[in-house]
Amino acid sequence: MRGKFITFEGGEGSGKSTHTAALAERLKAAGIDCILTREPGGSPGAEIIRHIILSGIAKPLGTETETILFAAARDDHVRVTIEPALDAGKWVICDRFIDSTRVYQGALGKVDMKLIRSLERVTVGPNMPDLTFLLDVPANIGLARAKTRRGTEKADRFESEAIEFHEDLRRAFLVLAERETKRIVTIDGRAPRDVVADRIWTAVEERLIGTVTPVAEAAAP
Ligand code: Z5A
Repeated sequence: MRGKFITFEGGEGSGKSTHTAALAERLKAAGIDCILTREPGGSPGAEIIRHIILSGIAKPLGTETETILFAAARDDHVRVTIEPALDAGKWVICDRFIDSTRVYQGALGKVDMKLIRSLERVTVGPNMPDLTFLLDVPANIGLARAKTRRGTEKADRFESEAIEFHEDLRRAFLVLAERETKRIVTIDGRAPRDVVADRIWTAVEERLIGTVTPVAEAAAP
């Protein structure tokens, strides 16, 4: 049976890395084989493109070019990492995916949604997420968390945008979630870590676990 595909979205410091890792642990404990991956990146080719985008050297080329670079990274990531894992029956948990492009490049970067949707069709094809978590936190909280975690490291291409950009980003993610309530579950990321993790797990159990037999159970005599 094909694996399930779960993505996490949200602004900077909203807790995506924390909760992708926590969910992977819980799935493994429940006997479900899964892999953890991220965008941009997640395959050797896509990690090279990640470095180019996040260093900011592609910014002068414009938002369309950045969008095409994200799509090139996604194409490699889907073909090399995501699709083979799903086909092998593994669950895939991904830190950011198509909704980040729709929001960062589409809603905020003003790139034509027709281009974004066309690139999505080519790169993602039938590998759409089964479930997406939007971790929602006010921009000032997310940025403060990201800054504390980063320490003395330089802010990347997107972290260095103004606070208004991050507030618009939050609103755009919420609009997207309202439009796709079947796929996207919004979680209040301000809650304590354990509470957020429990809410995520409850949604996964309700929406996905009931539909599969854990690997360990299936293998039992
Ligand atoms: N991007 C794009 O524009 N278009 C696209 O299509 C894609 C991406 C795919 C990737 O950055 C950048 O690429 C991203 C969008 C753009 N913009 N930026 N910057 P990234 O992968 O390097 O970074 P990120 O995705 O923004 O994630 P992040 O800043 O690393 O944050 P996070 O993963 O959401 O949060 P975290 O690391 O789990 O948590 C941050 C800190 O908060 C950490 O110290 C935690 O311990 C703490 N934390 C977590 N949860 C809690 C709670 N509940 N309470 C208190 N503290 C907490």
